Amino acid sequence: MMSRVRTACALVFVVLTATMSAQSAMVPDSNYTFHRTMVTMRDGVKLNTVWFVPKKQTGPLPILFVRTPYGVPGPNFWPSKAYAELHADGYIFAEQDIRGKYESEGTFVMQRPPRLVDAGGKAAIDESTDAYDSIDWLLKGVPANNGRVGMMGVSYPGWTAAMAMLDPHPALKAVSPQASPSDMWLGDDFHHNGAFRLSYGFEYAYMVENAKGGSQFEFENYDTYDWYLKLGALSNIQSKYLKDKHLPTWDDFQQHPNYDEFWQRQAMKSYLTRVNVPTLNVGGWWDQEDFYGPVTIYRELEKHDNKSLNSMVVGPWRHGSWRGGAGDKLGNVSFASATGEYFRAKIEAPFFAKYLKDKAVPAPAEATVFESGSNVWRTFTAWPPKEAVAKSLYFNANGALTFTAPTAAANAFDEYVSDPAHPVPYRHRPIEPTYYPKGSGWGVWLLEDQRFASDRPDVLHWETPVLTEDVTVAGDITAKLFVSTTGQDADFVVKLIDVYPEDNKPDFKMGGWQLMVANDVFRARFRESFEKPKPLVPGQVTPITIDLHTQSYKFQKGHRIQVQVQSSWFPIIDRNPQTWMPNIFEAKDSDYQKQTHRVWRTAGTASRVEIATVP
Ligand code: PG9
Repeated sequence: MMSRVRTACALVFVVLTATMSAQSAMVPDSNYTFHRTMVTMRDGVKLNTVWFVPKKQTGPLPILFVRTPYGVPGPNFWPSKAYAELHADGYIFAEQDIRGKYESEGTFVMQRPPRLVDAGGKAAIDESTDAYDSIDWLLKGVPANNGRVGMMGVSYPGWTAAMAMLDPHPALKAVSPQASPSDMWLGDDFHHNGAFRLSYGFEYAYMVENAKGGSQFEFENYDTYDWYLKLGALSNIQSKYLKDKHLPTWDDFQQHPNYDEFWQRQAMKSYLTRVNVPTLNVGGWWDQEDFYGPVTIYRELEKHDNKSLNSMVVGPWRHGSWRGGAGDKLGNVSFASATGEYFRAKIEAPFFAKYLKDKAVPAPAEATVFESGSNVWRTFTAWPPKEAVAKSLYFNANGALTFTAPTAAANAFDEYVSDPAHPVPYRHRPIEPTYYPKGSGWGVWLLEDQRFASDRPDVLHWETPVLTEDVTVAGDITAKLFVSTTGQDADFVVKLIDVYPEDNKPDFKMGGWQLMVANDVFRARFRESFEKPKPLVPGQVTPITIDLHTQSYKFQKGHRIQVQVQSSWFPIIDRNPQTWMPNIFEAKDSDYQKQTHRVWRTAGTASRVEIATVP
């Protein structure tokens, strides 16, 4: 999500403006004047809206508009460094609190699904109508605009920007949804393939729904691994901590464990049936919150993009890190150039200038991706690239990972005991609260050295010899596992890893580092259907396909490629009881049982990771 600083600023702003219905002010030490008003939506609800106008405006300017649940900036907040490259071009910047958040009226609904028009007649509302009505007002209420509006935002504000495209106001001429979620059950913040993102889901729902202006859950432990483990069964959150309080989103998690109508109606896919507005989709390869979203939105829109208005940029970034700073480093990994600055100056600013100011610049390339490893930007005419060649990395005997398939006729497997009482931490402990104000490793956990996991007896790994030539991956990555278990359900986490050389140059400290390049979790009960889960049959070898998403990455000569498989990732993913019950939110502490899982590697059950390579 966007900076917590914004939240603090918004609180100050609330105090300043609580009694004012409209406000204008000079922004101290800035080139902008500040304005605020309540804008009335078609159903009468008023939304708190601010805008910043350049003091030296010489002619009509376009409006760049952000709609957020995290609190709009106050007069002291501008110019925001997040838009440094856009200030130079000249825009009026507007922001709005969405319904039910901070100073806006109405009720907040987490990812409010598009309206059922028949249900509400002309007054039916959703984020698309709120964007429409607000743009309509901005065009009339903000002097000297040029009649064009662009929308952008990261994550939730990226999603509100994407929703505005569904029924766009005619003045909406360019949209950049950045790290926008698209499906909260399949791949974004709250679940991945049905596995519940416990720590994120709980802490976020609490933060956004416990108070109108945002609040943090107060943990008793600094190391939340401990807290969640002591919590025991999921149902204890309600009974021990929330008690009589109901957070609507926590209730939804408990009541909708499967991919039912609730999640399907919220997911964007079925609404992305036309490209109405030039769209720049932005994502980060190491986005710890919403990577599935931007790539999926790009791909769905692409099916309907007969005017080449839809494009995609993915860089070496965590959630939203392209909005500020140089972007030459993330966690301990260096990328050799200022990738964030490059994106903002060379891709984003020209995109908005082209469609909002008629600047004579080319449209963004179809797909601009940063190839980490070689650390260069590459452009493609399609994503995934059509020229990519499919290859498989097979799991073999003695921990070998090979490009050739195993030949054993029978009885070839590796096994481990997965014990819910000792789950594998998803990152190094202590695991601070997700958005801990005094600092949290959350933002860069996907880049942490995976050696801490490969040493554990409940994590299997297979590794190639030292590569004698580069292996360049561009496109989709899929794990095809053949598994069996003594239990009736299990999670399988697969991680594709770049193992740096021991004598890594020039940065010796990175010697042997195990960097995750792709990963995801799959809850085996959903292997045949996301809507209708089904137990595993103990002892029966069962195929499971896991989408590890997409990447542009060069495994360099001298490195090794490794794959790790494990059955817990705690507490980002809740523990699988590994016994059968229809709804894990109703499991009792005693339902969580250790089980032995096998990963098979015979000729007929060749577990593998499929990659796509380019020269
Ligand atoms: N990842 C956050 C989020 C977006 C939408 C819904 C729920 C969470 C965010 O950063 O905004």
